[in-house]
Amino acid sequence: MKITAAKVIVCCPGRNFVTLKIETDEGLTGLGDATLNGRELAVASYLTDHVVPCLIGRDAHRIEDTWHYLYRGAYWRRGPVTMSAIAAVDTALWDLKAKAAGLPLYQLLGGASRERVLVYAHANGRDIAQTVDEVKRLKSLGYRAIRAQSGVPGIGKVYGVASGDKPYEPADASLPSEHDWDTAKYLRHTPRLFEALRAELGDELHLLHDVHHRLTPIEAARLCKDLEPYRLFWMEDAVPAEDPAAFELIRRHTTTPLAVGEVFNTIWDCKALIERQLIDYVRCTVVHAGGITHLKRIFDFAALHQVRTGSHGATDLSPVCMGAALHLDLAIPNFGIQEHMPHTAETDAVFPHAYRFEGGFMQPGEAPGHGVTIDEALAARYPYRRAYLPVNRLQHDGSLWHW
Ligand code: CS2
Ligand code: MG
Repeated sequence: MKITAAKVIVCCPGRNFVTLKIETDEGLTGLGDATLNGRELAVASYLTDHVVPCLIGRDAHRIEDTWHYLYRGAYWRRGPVTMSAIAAVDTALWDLKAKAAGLPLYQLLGGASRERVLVYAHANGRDIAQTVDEVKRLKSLGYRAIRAQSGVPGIGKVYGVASGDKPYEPADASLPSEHDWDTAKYLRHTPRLFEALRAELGDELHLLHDVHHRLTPIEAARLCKDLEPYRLFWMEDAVPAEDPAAFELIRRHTTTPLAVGEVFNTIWDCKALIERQLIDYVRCTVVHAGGITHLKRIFDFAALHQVRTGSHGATDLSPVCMGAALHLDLAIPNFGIQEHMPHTAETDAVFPHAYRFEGGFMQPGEAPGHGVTIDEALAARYPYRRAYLPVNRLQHDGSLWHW
């Protein structure tokens, strides 16, 4: 099956997405997500200007060879732009291979290891009361695992908390908006949020929290210890992800499970964390970690060290990524949980898909391939709109902090 054409579709049905479409001489097409929130056009150009010319004429079935052709052949390896571009090609080729076999993708990944995929929802509120109400609402929809993020008294805009009634979207302006931060206020407030959640909802519901890279290791250790009575399912991105030694320090102080990895793009970013069991869940994704081929390698390595998966699934990862991720989630032995932020109706209309939500779980569906398509005519009606992720400054002196 020869690749005859490939094109990059950039669209903005409420938010930006970058999609690679590969066409073949057998009339089959494959799709891959290449969305990198806030830097979309860098990946679009990497694909259009540097990768697509090399794909024409290649055998679409040679997924592993193409992966290494693009990874080793680039010389400049790793990084979110390169690995998102490789991910898009890889995902589209797996989509094609499964379609050529007439099978849903999970059947090529070892078949189903489970009946359904456990997912977690995002609850957020401007204060504790509103967040508790939102957790209750999501629980009533069937979710068994819910991430809780609330506004913090004395801090203007906090990560993960939507403004007004709009769905939460971090890329909120055509130039980076400026958020403020105060660690002490956050550390005082967060245990109160989970104390209220456990008091209202009991012990059975899985509760998760995303620190979003903002603490130092000892601050993270302190927060994790403070939260031990509330038995979190995980504490995510407790510290910036670059230094495994930071996780070693946290590990020495607390039993709160740790999750990291949405910002990782190769196995080399997480190898030490996994083999030294410094984390409990690895959050790498199809779109940002080199596609299904490389992500399966990361997950198989994690399985050797009793680390489970918890893939990132925010709305800035397209339905193409979600579709592919669910097939992997269904098949791998060390699946943990899948993040599920439902896309808007606008986005779902551009990306018709076979996956579905059912009472706290998801199914990838039985369509051949990953089961996600794109309505190109509709996508064309939503042109790209530049949008940046915010920056974050410390309240007391205005210095730049982690967003
Ligand atoms: C967050 C993301 O979903 C999460 O866990 O960390 O919303 C993240 O902020 C965005 O994907 C960044 O684009
Ligand atoms: Mg996160």
